[in-house]
Amino acid sequence: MNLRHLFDSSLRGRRDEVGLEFQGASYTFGEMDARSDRMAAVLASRGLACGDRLCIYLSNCVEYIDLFLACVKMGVILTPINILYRDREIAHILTDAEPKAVVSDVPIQTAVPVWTTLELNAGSFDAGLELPTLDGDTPAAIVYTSGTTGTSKGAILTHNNFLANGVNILACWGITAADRLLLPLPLFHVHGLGNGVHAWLMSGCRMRLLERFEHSKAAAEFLDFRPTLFFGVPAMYVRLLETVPAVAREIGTALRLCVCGSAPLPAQVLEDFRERFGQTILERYGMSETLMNIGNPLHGERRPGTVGVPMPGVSVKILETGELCVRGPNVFSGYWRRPDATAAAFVDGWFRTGDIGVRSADGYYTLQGRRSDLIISGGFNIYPREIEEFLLEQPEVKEAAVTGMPDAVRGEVPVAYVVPHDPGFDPAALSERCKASLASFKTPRQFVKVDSLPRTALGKIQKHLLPKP
Ligand code: MLC
Repeated sequence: MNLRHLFDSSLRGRRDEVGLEFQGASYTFGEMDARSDRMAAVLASRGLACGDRLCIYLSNCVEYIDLFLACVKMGVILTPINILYRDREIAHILTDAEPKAVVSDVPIQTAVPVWTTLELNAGSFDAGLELPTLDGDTPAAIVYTSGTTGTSKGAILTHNNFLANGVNILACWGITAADRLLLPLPLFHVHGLGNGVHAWLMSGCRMRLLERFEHSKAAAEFLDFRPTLFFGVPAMYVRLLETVPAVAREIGTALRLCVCGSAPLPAQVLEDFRERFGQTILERYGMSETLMNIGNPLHGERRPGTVGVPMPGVSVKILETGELCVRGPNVFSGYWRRPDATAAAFVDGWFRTGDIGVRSADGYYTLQGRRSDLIISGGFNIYPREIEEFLLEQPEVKEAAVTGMPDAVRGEVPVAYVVPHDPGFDPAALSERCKASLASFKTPRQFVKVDSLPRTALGKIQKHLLPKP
């Protein structure tokens, strides 16, 4: 089976029902099926075929879904690029993935053909497109994850990975056609794509997709759409706590389930949200490489501070170092063209998550930290090494170290410690260059000038000894 077989239960089985709402317009499942057939035919006319990569550099929009479905039908590998990425970050993905083309509505500096949604919508095509027969091991997407080595690696997710994950979340979270899903998550990450879009298409529920989460408008979207189901990152729940109490209660009466992941949810936020909205957030744990691994139960105890119990079919073990390893039909097949990185990511067939955790006697897992010094800001992963490498390329920087500092909304934000060549160093100028070259969430919020970096005898930087900013 491939993804199309399960999506067809909605695309064909619920043809005349409204499936999607976006920016005031609504679309039936039948319309989405026809739109994606047409998109597939346009892409095929432009030479795209099974196994090719198609990069997408777009904010959430209906065409994003048309493109995803067209790729699913054709066996083309969807390769999303974070819309917050700048030229240098985009260039890396385009070089690594070697796509046939990139779809973008803003100009990109690249030799790869850039197609806009406007031209694809208006594009001509040959009638009678023959779709290939795909099995479940066909790659469906390559999702780039920030790499410990500084450049990001592409995790290859197959139809089976998405199918296993989709079936699991439908079963575990009781998602049915009667649900109404409000989705503000970006479609370029697996939280929005693997959970949001798959939960919607596999259940046949109605989804309202937002271009992005805007906290000043969030409560109004909830009141207007009255979702039963919401998927978000902790930063979104923190923002929602700003909602006027009477409005929060009103929103809570329509809601059935709020799921949270991609970054640790502070137990206090869970408590405050329960008090204001009358909903106990269900926290779960996933990764780009594995989709969902562990989750709190729908009906059993949702234990604050824990990520719950392993999803169906997912095995979890803890190494002596405390690192969690997982195995199951959800786990990716490897990194794109990186056999070395793939080999390093697995031990005896178990995927090393890099997360340190413990299991309680009754099977609940609690995450305690990371093996690496990963920073998670608003649900976006940041590897300090990537920012440090950029800083070291700057003429005024002699040495640099980047760490995370606590932030009330985003969980953490990056801060840079810089040993400058010249005492007259200008942090503002350096910050401007970071903003121009790095995604906004990676730009250090502060630049702290230091005379030297604390190092071990072997020369390794001891980040825990850096002064607090
Ligand atoms: C954020 N920004 C965006 C944006 N999201 N810009 C364009 N499109 C988007 N979708 C930019 C803003 O311009 C701003 O830039 C900065 O990010 C913060 O925006 P904000 O309005 O102040 O938002 P804030 O209240 O801080 O909330 C940020 C957020 C965002 C929660 C909306 O962080 C977000 O969408 N996070 C989701 C990340 C995600 O989906 N992760 C899943 C990974 S998958 P500036 O320049 O002003 O700072 C994974 C596996 C798993 O981890 O388990 O799920």
